[in-house]
Amino acid sequence: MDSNTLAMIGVAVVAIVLIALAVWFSKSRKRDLDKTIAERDALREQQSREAEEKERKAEAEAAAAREESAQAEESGAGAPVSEEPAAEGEPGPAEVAEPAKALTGAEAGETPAEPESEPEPVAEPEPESRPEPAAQEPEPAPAPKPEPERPESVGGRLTRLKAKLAKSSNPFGKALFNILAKDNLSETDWEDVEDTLLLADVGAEASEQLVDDLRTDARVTGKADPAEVRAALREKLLDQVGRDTDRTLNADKPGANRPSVIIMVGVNGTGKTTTAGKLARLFVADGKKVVLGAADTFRAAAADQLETWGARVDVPVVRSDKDGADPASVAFEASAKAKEMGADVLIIDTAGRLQNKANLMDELGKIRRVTEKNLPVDEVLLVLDATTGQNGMTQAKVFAEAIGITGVVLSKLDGSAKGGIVISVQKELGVPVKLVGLGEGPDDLAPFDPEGFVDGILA
Ligand SMILES: Nc1nc2c(ncn2[C@@H]2O[C@H](COP(=O)(O)OP(=O)(O)OP(=O)(O)O)[C@@H](O)[C@H]2O)c(=O)[nH]1
Ligand SMILES: [Mg+2]
Repeated sequence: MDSNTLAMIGVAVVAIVLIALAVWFSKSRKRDLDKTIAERDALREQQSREAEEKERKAEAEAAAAREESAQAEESGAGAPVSEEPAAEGEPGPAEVAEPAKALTGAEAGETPAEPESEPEPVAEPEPESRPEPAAQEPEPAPAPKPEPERPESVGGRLTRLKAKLAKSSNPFGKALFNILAKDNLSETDWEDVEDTLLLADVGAEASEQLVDDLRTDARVTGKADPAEVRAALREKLLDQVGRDTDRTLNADKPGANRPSVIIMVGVNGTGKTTTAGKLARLFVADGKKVVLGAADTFRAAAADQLETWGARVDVPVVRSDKDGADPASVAFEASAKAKEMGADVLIIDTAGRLQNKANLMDELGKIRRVTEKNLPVDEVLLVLDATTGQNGMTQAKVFAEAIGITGVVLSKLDGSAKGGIVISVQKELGVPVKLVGLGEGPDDLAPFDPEGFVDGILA
């Protein structure tokens, strides 16, 4: 063999050895790998077996616990009572929440489409969203209910308001007292009496007639004794005021319509809304069911003002949500509501308006006509501010023509010595003064009492 052959054999041997080594190495690696995998799988299996066992154990323990509690419930019903509501407390609010939603849904669902589409979404958000509002709702709900005030009874307020009127300073009465305190009345004194009556807004015609009558009486009796003149003046004033005039509100008359409708009218700021609120209290004190209609849509604050009055005595107020809505449509809705509720009285407040604004005066006629589609209007009360004196007369005439007036409320008599307008307004319009406003207090409204009024003037 030559050297080349030997070298080739050597290389081949080395290559074979190397291949053999490589094969062995790879096989031993594979074995190790398989072993590791097998070990890992075994470990996993063991872990899962342990987990299963744990679960089984837990289940068994839970089952045992359930059995135990069931046995405890069966054996002792008294003890767990305090726990039961706690356990049932959670589903409780959910149950309460559902009917609450159903109620509001029913209330809100005025259109037929809504109730059908509601049930599905209602079921989904139940668990989380409902218990919360249910827990919050009961808190505000009871707050407004215990509030309704008890308005003063008619008898009680009459005594109080008479005393109030007597206390108020009355320059008219004082002037008369000074004149009539004289022994013999001169021509000038008689003129002063007439002037005083004029200043008290008794009106020119009525004042002249009163003084003429008194002078005639004095001439007939041959003397002008101040005490007698005073007594005679009282009688004559009572005649002028109308001692026997029927001043009952139409709503209070036997056989009155049910609901009986009252519309409040007058120029700006005379006290219409305040009187509507006070009047509602007067009826509530009398046990009547009242509804207020806010037909002053000129500004939202007017309806808010009326709502405040209503809320104090739990009287519902029908109003429009938007400013400038048609007041006649509010009157229509209010009369429909009062009818539907079976109310005893509906009081409709209107916006103040100047008697020389023809379109606004026409609006009053419309309010009346539209209301009458539902209910007859029994009363239109003109609210006159006693402090405006004879100017009120011009107003009264125009209002009477526009809507018809069945009675007058003389407001703010507490701040005026000019109550004499009672005489002229009744004479001119042929309608009685039915109520007087004697302050800003909620119950400072009283039926007009001629004797109290005349005594107040002469005090
Ligand atoms: N002193 C006194 N104030 C009164 C009387 N009646 C009403 N007022 C006051 O007069 C003001 C006007 O009263 P409102 O009831 O708002 O008058 P209104 O006629 O509704 O006014 P408008 O709606 O704006 O035309 C308020 O400050 C009342 O408190 C009263 O008899 N005596
Ligand atoms: Mg008003």
